Amino acid sequence: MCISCGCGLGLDENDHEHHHHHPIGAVHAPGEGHERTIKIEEDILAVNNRYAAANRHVFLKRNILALNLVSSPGSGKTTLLSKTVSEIRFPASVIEGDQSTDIDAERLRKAGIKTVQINTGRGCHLDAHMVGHALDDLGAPDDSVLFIENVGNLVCPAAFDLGEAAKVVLLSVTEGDDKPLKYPDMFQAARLMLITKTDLLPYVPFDVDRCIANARKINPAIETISLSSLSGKGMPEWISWLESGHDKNKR
Ligand SMILES: Nc1nc2c(ncn2[C@@H]2O[C@H](COP(=O)(O)OP(=O)(O)O)[C@@H](O)[C@H]2O)c(=O)[nH]1
Ligand SMILES: [Mg+2]
Repeated sequence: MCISCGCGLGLDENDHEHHHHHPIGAVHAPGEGHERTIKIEEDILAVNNRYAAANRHVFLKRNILALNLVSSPGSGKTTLLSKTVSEIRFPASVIEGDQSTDIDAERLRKAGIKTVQINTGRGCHLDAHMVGHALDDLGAPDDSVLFIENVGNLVCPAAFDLGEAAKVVLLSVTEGDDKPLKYPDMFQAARLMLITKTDLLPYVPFDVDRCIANARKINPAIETISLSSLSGKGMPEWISWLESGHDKNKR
C-alpha cells in the first residue's frame, strides 16, 4: 500500500478498483476506517524506516554517497546520469526504479555504468527494502557514489526514506515553474533542486527565478542548480556539488 496516495497499490495485486490516486483525507471520512488507515500507514513507514536505517549503515560504513533522484517521468534523470558518471572522480553505480522494463538500465549499461533495475509493477515508488536487495546484487564499490533513480512520480517517493544522504529533485523547464507549490512534499524533502533541460528555455514560458522562489517558499534551505544534459551548461556546478557531497559524507 502506498501511504502517500492511500490507494492500496502494492497491498493487493488483485484489487482493480484502486487504480486512481487520492490524497489521504480526500477519500476517507473520519472514523474507525480512517484511524485504521493511519495506523497501517504508520506501520508501513516504521518498517520502511528500519530497512532505510540498515541501508544507511552500509552506506556510511563503506563511504558510499547515496542520492535519491526524484521527479516526474521524463524530466531527464537517466540522461543526466549517463552524462554525469564519466565526469565525477569517484566510481559510480545506479539503482534504476521503473514501473516496468529495463530500458533505462540497458541505456546506462551501454554507457558502461554498473546498474541494477528494480521494477515496481503496480507500485509507485521505491522502498528501502527493495533498495537493500538491489544493493546486494549491485556490488557497488567502497568510496563511490550511488544514484538511486526513483520511479517517476512527484508525490509518493517523498515519503519513503531509502537510507540516502539526500534527495535530489529534478524539474524540467517544460513542466512549469509552479510545480514546487503544487507538489510541496517533494520539494520540502529534497536538499537540491535541479532545473533541467535549460536548453529549451527559449521555447517555453518558464521563469527560473520564479521557480527558485517557489521552491524556497516551501523549503527555504533548498539548494538549486540549473543545467542541460544536452548542452552541458551547468554540468560543472552539478559535478562539483556531487564531489563536495562525497567528501563531506566521509566520517
Ligand atoms: N532538450 C533536452 N531534452 C532532454 C534533456 N535531458 C533529457 N532530455 C530528453 O527528455 C526525455 C526524457 O529523458 P529521460 O532521461 O528518459 O528522463 P527520465 O524519465 O527522468 O529518466 C528524453 O527524450 C531525453 O532525450 C536535456 O537536457 N534537454
Ligand atoms: Mg529514467
